[in-house]
Amino acid sequence: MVIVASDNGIPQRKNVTDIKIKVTDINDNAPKFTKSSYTGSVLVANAKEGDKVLTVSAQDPDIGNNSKIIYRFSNVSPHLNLDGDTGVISLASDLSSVTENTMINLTVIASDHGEVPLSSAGDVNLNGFCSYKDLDYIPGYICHKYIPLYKIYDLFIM
Ligand SMILES: [Ca+2]
Ligand SMILES: [Ca+2]
Repeated sequence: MVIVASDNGIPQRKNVTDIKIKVTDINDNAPKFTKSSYTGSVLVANAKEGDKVLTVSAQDPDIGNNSKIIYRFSNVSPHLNLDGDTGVISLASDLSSVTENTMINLTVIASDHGEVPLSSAGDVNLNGFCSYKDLDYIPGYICHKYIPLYKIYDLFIM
């Protein structure tokens, strides 16, 4: 910002000075998730490690580090990875250990990089479906990605 000071003399004299204003932000906002809960689903039989499941996202109206967000799970899951910078949640395994329909509920914490960081929590629900649609009518069939379909039929035909 430039300030000009002048007098009313003749000739008019004036002086120019430069003022720097530093804007400082107080970290007075916690990150806020765009949704209160996020839900995704995977078909276990087709699951591959690294498959993207869903993306969580939070916003923070502060400035600079006070608005920079990092994501983490409140507790670790053997099935899911969370990218702390992007909020992308992906499969940590091919789910071969999952043998029946599974529901995973996790909490994601979003924290800013303020000197005193502020955080908030969001829920993530993942439904792992073992079923093939056309096999849904078979009660109690074994769900495992390494059992080919015809073997599942064999189990019930015998
Ligand atoms: Ca602020
Ligand atoms: Ca903040």
